[in-house]
Amino acid sequence: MRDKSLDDYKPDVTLDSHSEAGSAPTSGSCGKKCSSRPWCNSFVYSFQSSVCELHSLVFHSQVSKNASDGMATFTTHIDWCRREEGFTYDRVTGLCWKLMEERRKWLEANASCTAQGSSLITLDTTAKKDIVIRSMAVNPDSANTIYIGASRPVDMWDTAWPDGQHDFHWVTGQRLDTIVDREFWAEWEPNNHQLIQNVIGLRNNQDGGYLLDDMPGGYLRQYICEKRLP
Ligand SMILES: [Ca+2]
Repeated sequence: MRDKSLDDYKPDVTLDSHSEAGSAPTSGSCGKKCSSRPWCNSFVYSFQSSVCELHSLVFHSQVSKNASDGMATFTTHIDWCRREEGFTYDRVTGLCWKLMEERRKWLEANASCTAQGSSLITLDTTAKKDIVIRSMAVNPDSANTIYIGASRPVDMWDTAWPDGQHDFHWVTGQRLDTIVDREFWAEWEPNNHQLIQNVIGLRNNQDGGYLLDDMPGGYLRQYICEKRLP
């Protein structure tokens, strides 16, 4: 039997071999059915009976409480990451992000994200870098450089940093280790060219896709906002 607490939540739609014209749903087709319905936030699939349940409810726990009966709960879209506002949700990492097509200076870009309940994106894990960089690469209209949420301390922007020196922090406060994930940086970066490169962006290297680069914050550039779980 299913977990009693899960049983309290009736699905909005139940799909089985009868409703699917004799073809039993798979976990994959169940997920696709959910993704294609704007109201569907979670799906529950039984690997034993091949029944697919679509829920408008959000299950923040993505794993079934009772795996022994073959039921698994999946969340496909959760309400703090709103697709209708243009955000994209990655179920694996929980990343909720949006590429802003308009161009702003870095400080104004971050303020614009804040006004939408988000901030400039922090690519502070390899998984997040992978998702964002690969997504940018498959979109041919992506701009050449895009601001993300890392900078030198803002009160130090007028200070001429010695060439090559860096003290980058993510907008969430953590110091950015430029040694870790070296493969995500463009060659020779960060280089603090002309001693005014106070922020970090994604730069399209054409051959190598998008890579990290330090750059001036005063250019007008597209930017990426990230919404974090409240
Ligand atoms: Ca640079």
